[in-house]
Amino acid sequence: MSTPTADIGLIGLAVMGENLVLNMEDHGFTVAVYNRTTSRVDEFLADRAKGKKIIGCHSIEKLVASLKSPRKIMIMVKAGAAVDAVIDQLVPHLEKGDILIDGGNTHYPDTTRRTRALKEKGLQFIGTGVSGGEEGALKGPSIMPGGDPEAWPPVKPIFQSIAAKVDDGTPCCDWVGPEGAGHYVKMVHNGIEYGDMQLICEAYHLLHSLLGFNAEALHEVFDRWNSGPLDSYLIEITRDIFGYRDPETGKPMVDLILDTAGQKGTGKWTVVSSADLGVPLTLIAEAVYARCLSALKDERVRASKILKGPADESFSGNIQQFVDDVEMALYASKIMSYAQGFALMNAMAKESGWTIDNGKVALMWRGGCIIRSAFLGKIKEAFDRTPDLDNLMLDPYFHHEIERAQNGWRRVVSVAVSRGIPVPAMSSALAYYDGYRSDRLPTNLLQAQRDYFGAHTYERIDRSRGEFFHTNWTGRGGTTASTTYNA
Ligand code: NBP
Repeated sequence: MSTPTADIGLIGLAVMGENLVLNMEDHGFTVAVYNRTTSRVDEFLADRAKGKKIIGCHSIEKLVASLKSPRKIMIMVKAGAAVDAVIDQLVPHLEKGDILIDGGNTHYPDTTRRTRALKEKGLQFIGTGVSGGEEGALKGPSIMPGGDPEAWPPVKPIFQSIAAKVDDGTPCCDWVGPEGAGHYVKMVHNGIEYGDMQLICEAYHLLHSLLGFNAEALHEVFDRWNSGPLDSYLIEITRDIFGYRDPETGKPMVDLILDTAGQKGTGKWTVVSSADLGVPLTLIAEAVYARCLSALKDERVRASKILKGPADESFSGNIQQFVDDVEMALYASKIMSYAQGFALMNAMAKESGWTIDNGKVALMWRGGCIIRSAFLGKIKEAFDRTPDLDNLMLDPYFHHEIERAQNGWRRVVSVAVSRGIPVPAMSSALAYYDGYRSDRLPTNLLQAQRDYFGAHTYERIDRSRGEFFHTNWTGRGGTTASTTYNA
């Protein structure tokens, strides 16, 4: 058998796999590739991979034999059972110290399970988030690796060279943490992506339905917003979407698209994790539910003929002022969303014993990925100032920015409510802000209610924390209190 020459192997030649292979090859690495349907290997070799240092393999054995030791094999197949199937096929052919990398959108507990199981077999495992879609995979994605730390040094040079770079050349890829930490951070990234997209859609709804802005006017607004604090990939592509006309009808494409959204589950996973950890993630939750509500298209059409909104649905203010207010509402809500997302990662790190460096995460998201933005540079600076910041809102820069944006934000939410335009993300973000900044919430009453019907006990403002009381509210109940616990 000839001497192995490939630096890395990749299994799964679909959109992401093919583009990552070309990116690796472009950075000087020799890549061996395999796909379950082997005709795809041949097609790739005959087309985009032609003449490149890419070795096509028709079997797992051939792929493994092509790799230099320790072997590094990246799996880019559909997340879930397919990843386990590929790992099971690979394991009998591997040697101690070989490294497997799952780059799909895997649910983080699966990565924790695989890291542990492969460690027992003497193999090293990395579960990594890869964001940026097709173009990012080819030109520089954001890469968020976690898993077995011993696997990172041999993989690092490859990943950091193919990743996106920020202005000073720093790669948008660094070690996130053990077990499922990389996939957890990618999951939160996707949740934040849901939130950003929902906020943009709410801004569009207000400008389009309330002010009557057409696609051309919206294109101009988003172009302007892209040079302010909202400067980001998602604002940029939204601007371009408004500028795109259907070649068949000549109409703006956006006006022809049916208003029902799909989802693949990463947003939902983020919200489930927030509920498990008891961390408010209201904006992302609303973004997930907004997609669910949008999917009830037929029901909504029927309801629109029955259920009435406010008598006056028109706008009667200063249009330019309102457009500026919507920009501020989007901006302030976005700060809330990231504040919630980073608070969630703090809680998960504490719960699982992982160390997640928020500043590094902000830097990884700064370029290459779907939520990339100038704003993430500011978040990085905030965590550089205070690495253990409890909540982004408490950083002086962001606290000042919220103050600057809040009047416009409040005006937008009140106009939306009074005119019957749903803004679930913007309004829940505002409720979170007002809740977070309240030194006293009405939860004293809630505790009284719980104690009244279930003897769940309460603490008192005039006694030490941790001392629990029960009242016999009706004179009929006993004095026995329920166990105090936090579910
Ligand atoms: P897909 O998610 O569409 O998966 C297709 C690939 O999985 C093909 O190579 C297919 O082989 C292989 N595969 C399947 Br399906 N079942 C298999 C099995 N049991 N054994 C072996 N191979 C199997 O590809 P993708 O869109 O490139 O995404 C790859 C991963 O990256 C996914 O986890 C995805 O969520 C994630 N991701 C995608 C994007 C994106 O923009 N598309 C962005 C970021 C992350 P076949 O050719 O034989 O059917």
